[in-house]
Amino acid sequence: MDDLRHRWLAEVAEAADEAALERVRLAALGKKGEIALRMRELGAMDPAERMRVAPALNALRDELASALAARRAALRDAALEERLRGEWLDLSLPARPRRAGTIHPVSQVTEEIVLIFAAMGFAVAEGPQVEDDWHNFDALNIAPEHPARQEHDTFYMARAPGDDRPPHVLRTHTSPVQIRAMQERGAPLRVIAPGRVFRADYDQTHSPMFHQVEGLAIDRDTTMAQLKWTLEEFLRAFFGLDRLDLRFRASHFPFTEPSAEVDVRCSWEGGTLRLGEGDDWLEVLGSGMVHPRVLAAAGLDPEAWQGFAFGMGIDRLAMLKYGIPDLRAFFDSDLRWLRHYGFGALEVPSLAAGL
Ligand code: 2NL
Repeated sequence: MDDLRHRWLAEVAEAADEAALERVRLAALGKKGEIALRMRELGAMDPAERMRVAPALNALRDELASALAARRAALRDAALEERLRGEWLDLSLPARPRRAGTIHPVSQVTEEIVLIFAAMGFAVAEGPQVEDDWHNFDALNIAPEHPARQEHDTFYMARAPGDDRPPHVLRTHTSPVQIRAMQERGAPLRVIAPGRVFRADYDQTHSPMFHQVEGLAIDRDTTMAQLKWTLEEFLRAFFGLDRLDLRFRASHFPFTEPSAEVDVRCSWEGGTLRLGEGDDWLEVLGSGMVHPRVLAAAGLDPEAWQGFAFGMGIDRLAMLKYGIPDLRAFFDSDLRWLRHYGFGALEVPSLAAGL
């Protein structure tokens, strides 16, 4: 009995995992296990011997059962400990590198502009960057002999040899987006069209690809006074200035009549630009009342509808607002420049927080 006890207690103690322990349990206490075998031998014993052996066997069975349970609990604890050690995390470590990437100033400023006009009821319109010459020029009352249409200002797409239809162009402004908006949505209409535009021009202050936002408001009785209010409201919100004097200077565009360029009061004192004060003027945008021929081209009756429109350069507005000196560096993809002038992904512009 002692030998039996020592042997099985040793087996239990040496079982390395739960599977091994289960094999020990079956071999000792299972239906065909050694203890059951010994129980069956009781029948062949004489009563005196049976009285001696039976209680001892029962006690051994109970002792083995509790040794098995204790060993199983110990193995489970050890397995859990092991898993916890492997899955350990240091929650005090920083989650990410401080700034993996940045939002380009053009994207940030576009977002700011969209927000201001959205609050005034303008929807954002988008359109193709490769345009047909009708949407880019003809519909805007830009005559075929107009200098803007000449080979050296506009990027023309290639046509297949023998195809003598007029070539497509890389859009030279986002006005064609607004022509399409008038055709598709009709009037009344309030849209802005931000996006990439292209002109064959490259020097200190020009990039062949740059960004423009145009705006268009059409209703039965839209006026130049509404244009003035809208632009004043926009420029004050954009530059964050309560007082910002504007000067509307008569100008000329083929697609508006009358036309006005808009300057903001500024000073250059000490070589730094300050908006809203001083005796100098800085041109920031062009605008006007939509030319009746443009309305008609886009399918609107110029006797029934009138509108105002304006256009400005997003890159230039970004330079003015954030003090960025060189336009060409905008599109160099220089990581040091992007880290310096870029915005954090969480610096989301909002009217409530101020722009
Ligand atoms: C500028 C001047 C301007 C417009 C753009 C426009 C669009 C339609 C009809 C009439 Cl569909 N006008 N756009 C009007 C006046 C000026 O842009 O200096 N842009 C940088």
